[in-house]
Amino acid sequence: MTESFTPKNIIVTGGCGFIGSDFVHYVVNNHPDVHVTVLDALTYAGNLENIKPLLGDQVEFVHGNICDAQLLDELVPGHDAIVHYAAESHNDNSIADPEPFLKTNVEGTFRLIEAARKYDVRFHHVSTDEVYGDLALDDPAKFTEETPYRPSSPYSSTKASSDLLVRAWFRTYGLRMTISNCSNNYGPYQHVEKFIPRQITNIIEGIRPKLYGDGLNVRDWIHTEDHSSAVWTILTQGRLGETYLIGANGERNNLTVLKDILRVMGQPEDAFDWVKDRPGHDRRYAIDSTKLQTELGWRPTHTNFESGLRQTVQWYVDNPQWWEPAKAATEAKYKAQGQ
Ligand code: NAD
Ligand code: TDX
Repeated sequence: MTESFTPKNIIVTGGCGFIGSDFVHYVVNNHPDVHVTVLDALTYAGNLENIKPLLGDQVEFVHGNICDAQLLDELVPGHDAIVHYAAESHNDNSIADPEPFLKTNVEGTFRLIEAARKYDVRFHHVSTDEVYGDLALDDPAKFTEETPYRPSSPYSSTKASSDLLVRAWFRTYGLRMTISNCSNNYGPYQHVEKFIPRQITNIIEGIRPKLYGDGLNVRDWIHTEDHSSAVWTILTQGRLGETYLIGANGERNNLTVLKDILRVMGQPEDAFDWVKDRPGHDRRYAIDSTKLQTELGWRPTHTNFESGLRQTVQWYVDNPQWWEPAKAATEAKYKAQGQ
């Protein structure tokens, strides 16, 4: 039996980032009666441009930090749900400097669930499949909601920590919560530090793409718009206290994805550099989303990776003003790391 929840006035943390801003667009496009307050600190990864055209009666922006308990005391009352996307999200950054990950991902989530408990607000926690560690390439298994936690990186261990806090707040305090763990997202508005946009923008700028290790690590790609529809489905129909895995059967190794990008952009398929591997690099992620599909009836709509990739490439070609300001510093950071 699923329960139905009709939100009217939600807070979206991290709503100026890649995935959070897509969710804000999703709500505006599909649920014009729902008011959205975006709470975002505008770190290097946040960009107000992502939601600027939406600001007005339906969408309000608050510039602030999720670790700021006093701000949460002012902001949370009167809202009926918090959808929590804000995080430090990049594995390579977490290896170079873990501290901001502890602060935002662990303490920030703690502050939010304390506020949600105090003001009796429903809480949806957006998390990642990386909390489950990795799978071998020849293992037929996929992650399910029952897979034990085994995070590998500073990033994924802070996300795992935040998931456990949310679960404990359900059991101990009865926090009205749900959790989703999603696989790798792709699509427009993703920061140029991440694999797919880094390679696309490298090619546009005449820099050779960079592939880590042997290139055979597998990621399970899902279009951001499918992630957003899944989060809405779980927020409104999910059972309290439950975890749902989100994925769209998009397993591909990095070498294959890079060759797809090179082909779509008219480059020879060997026009890239092999670079130093990521320490502790997870080998393979794969999601079994049966629970979400059978219990809540969710289905992905972007089931053709190549056409999603073409749309994504075109977006970066058309929007250099969006990504160029971050590109040089991002590449300088990678170069210093030998990547
Ligand atoms: P992102 O790095 O693009 O955006 C993060 C956003 O959070 C930015 O707007 C940033 O300004 C904001 N933020 C960071 N610290 C903050 C703080 N202390 N207070 C307020 N705002 C803060 O991240 P993303 O890729 O959009 O990921 C969003 C969420 O989805 C994260 O929780 C991530 O763990 C999860 N997730 C991401 C993926 C993926 O493939 N990118 C997959 C599964 C789950
Ligand atoms: O230049 C690169 N070359 C390369 O081979 C970069 C940036 C990455 N890679 C590899 C590493 C990974 O195997 O590509 C794969 C994808 O890398 P990222 O885009 O950094 O993603 P990943 O580490 O898999 O994590 C992502 O998915 C899960 C998000 O960044 C996380 O926030 C999410 O939780």
